[in-house]
Amino acid sequence: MAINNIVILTGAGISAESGVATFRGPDGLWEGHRVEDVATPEAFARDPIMVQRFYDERRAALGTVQPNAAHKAFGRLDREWSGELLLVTQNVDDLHERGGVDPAHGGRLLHMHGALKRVWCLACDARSDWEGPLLAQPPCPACGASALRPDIVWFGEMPYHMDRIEAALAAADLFVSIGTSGAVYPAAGFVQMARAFGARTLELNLDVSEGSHLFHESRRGPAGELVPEWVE
Ligand code: BJW
Repeated sequence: MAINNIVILTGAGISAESGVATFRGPDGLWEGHRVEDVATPEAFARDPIMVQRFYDERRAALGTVQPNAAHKAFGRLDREWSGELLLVTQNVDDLHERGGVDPAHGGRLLHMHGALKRVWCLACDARSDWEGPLLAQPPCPACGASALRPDIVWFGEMPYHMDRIEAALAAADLFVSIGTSGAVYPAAGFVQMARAFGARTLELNLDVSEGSHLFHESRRGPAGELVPEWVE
């Protein structure tokens, strides 16, 4: 079958070789906390300082990491692929953008779990770009209130762009999943949705994931090797 329409899903594993910690690996804990205990609206209500600190540290750490060969391979794919392409990332880092995927290029890059460099004002609902720490409760650039939270999708909240993602999965000829454990929904269900609509499905992951058995083909190895090989 000729491939014209590709949907790619990426997770923390694609940024691991850049030095960004994954969530469920051996280094997956932050100061002894599981992500499930920090990344929730309840945790933010209970202990906003701890949650802001978690995201402030990760936002600051973005300045110390660089896109790796996998991010750059997707930058090339974005420039050279003339068919339909949607890159959906669960990651909140900006390494796909810095690896050369143009967010303005037909809207081919979607951050379904939000972005570290974005904030959401709970007073006026505005979303804004953001660089520095949030812990000091700086004012919202739009309304001036001190009610900013990271623009991150926490457990129990609706991931972003679901209508667009589901439409793309329904039209996909090929669905490729890279560096994700398949532990978190709805992203973990994309493979079944794509398959149900007739797409070929491929997984590129370091380890066997919770969803490996759901793919037509599953390749094992580091994303920095597997992704450039697949893109070429
Ligand atoms: C490499 C590598 C290398 C390493 N090369 N590979 C019970 C059953 C089913 C669902 C639920 C349930 N109870 C609750 C739910 C729903 C819940 C959920 O899924 N919970 C699970 C824990 C069970 N989901 C939600 O609440 C979501 N919202 C929702 O469902 O809304 C309702 C809805 C209804 C209908 C339609 C749509 C929605 C929201 C989920 C929000 C997730 N947020 C987080 C944190 C925020 C971002 C942040 O702080 O950074 O997002 S959690 C965290 O996990 C983060 C990630 O994006 C996400 C996925 O993790 P990922 O990327 O897979 O990382 P890891 O570490 O798990 O895996 C890394 C993989 O890479 C491993 O496999 C390694 O082997 C591999 N690897 N090095 C290649 N070099």
